[in-house]
Amino acid sequence: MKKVKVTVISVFLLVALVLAGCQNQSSGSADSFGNQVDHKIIGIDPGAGEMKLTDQVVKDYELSNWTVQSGSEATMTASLEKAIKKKQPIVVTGWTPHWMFQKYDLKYLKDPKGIYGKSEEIHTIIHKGFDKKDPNAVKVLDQFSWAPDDMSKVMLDIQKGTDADKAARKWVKENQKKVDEWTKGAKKVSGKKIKLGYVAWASEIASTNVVTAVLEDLGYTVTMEQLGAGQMWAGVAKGSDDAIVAAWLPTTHADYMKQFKSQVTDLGPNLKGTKLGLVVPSYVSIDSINDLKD
Ligand code: PBE
Repeated sequence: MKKVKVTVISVFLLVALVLAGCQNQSSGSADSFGNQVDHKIIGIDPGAGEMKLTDQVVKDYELSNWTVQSGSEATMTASLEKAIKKKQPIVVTGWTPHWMFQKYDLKYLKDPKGIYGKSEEIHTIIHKGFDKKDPNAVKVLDQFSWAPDDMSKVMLDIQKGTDADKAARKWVKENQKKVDEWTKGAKKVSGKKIKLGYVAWASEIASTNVVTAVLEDLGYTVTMEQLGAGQMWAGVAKGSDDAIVAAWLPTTHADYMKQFKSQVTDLGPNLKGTKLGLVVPSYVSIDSINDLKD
């Protein structure tokens, strides 16, 4: 009788051990990077092109037990700050130019499959026909072009607490030569209205405020309309907004561009050399998206 009991207990233990072993195998070793971060990628707003690309990353790199947590740029940077303070592992959707690379020591995970695309550009897009309606404003929008370093300066200022409008005006004042190139050949107007759509991403807050300041100096009355990414594209397509300086192409906003192509005119890049991808603090040991697999 006693022997039977012992055997039953042993079999039970064995089954339990095997089950525990299986579980370990399906979600990786206890200290795998995935387990350390709960198999969560900290994302941003659901309409962002980067979120779509990150879903593609999960598929193509076979990260089936991972989830991409949506939120906003603010919740993402807050999570990042919290993790860095405690020197904990974390993986977020990030992009450049962004002040977070100036504030923290970070690295991009290698993307050997190239899902996030190569170096990108930010384009200026107008509602189709706006060039006929206001060629003077379109001249300025078309000539608007700056570098990642310029944008970073404005972004960092805003991040440190300066009002977006003030930070933009300060940059304009300190970079009058560049601004003169943008306004070359444009005439002063008196209170003419123009509406710019944008998303509240740090990069877009910086660029849209700078363009707004320049247009206001020419005499325009500018309305900045803050929207979600999909709304911003729909807005410039249907003409409820005249222009955007926030189209990330050719990869990030490829779907939006495809959808609204016939209703907009692309004035080309206003900034070259952006990048996006999965970002981790430099102190974590993984280097590639491939390393996210347990
Ligand atoms: N971003 C910043 C945007 C474009 C600008 C990378 C968050 C996006 O993913 O759509």
